[in-house]
Amino acid sequence: MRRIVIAALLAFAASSAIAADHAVEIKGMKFTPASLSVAAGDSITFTNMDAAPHTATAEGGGFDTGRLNKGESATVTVAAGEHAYKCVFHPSMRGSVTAE
Ligand SMILES: [Cu+2]
Repeated sequence: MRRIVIAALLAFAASSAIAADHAVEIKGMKFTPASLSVAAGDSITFTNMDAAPHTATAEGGGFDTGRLNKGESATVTVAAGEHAYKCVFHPSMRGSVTAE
């Protein structure tokens, strides 16, 4: 019984070390932080605080939150590379994610 508990704890520790979750807030027509460095395989949760709908859509197709209305969030997983992204509704809203 004790061995099973230890194995479960080790599995939890390993998985949390491998994939971290990061947060980007969309507020005032801006992504905050606008640039982010993560590890490949990490996830990023985008949350829209604005009344206007937004997306976080990678130019190269690496990820796309889809439309986020006020108060909504979406979590994407990021592959290795440099991902410039924008809001499809407001293309001047830009951000970038570097995953290594
Ligand atoms: Cu937008």
